[in-house]
Amino acid sequence: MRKLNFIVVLIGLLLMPVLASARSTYLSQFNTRYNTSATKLNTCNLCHPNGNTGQFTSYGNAFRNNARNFLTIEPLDSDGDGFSNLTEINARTFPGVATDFPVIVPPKQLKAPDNVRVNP
Ligand SMILES: [Ca+2]
Repeated sequence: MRKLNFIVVLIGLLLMPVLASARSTYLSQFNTRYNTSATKLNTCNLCHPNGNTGQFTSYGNAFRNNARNFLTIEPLDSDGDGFSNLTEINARTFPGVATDFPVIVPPKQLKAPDNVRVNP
């Protein structure tokens, strides 16, 4: 039994670089397409919750279920937070994390200079 466990672990270790390489290829493609290599989106967390490569975020699932085509999933709101994936990517928020979304800043109200009187 120990020998079998050893073999399973050994095979897993041998395959790990191949799997990691495939995943990092997708992340590299993402970064190239959206110019995100210097942003917080340059992480496995983009498609994997907490970097757990055995699981997928809603964005990761959308990517997988749409032939790994970034353009196809841009208009989707994968995490259901009210913003499209493309809007989130452009705002540098995670398109697969509903608690991370673009912040809308209301325009500042103009204030009249002190020497100007404003009629109500
Ligand atoms: Ca989000």
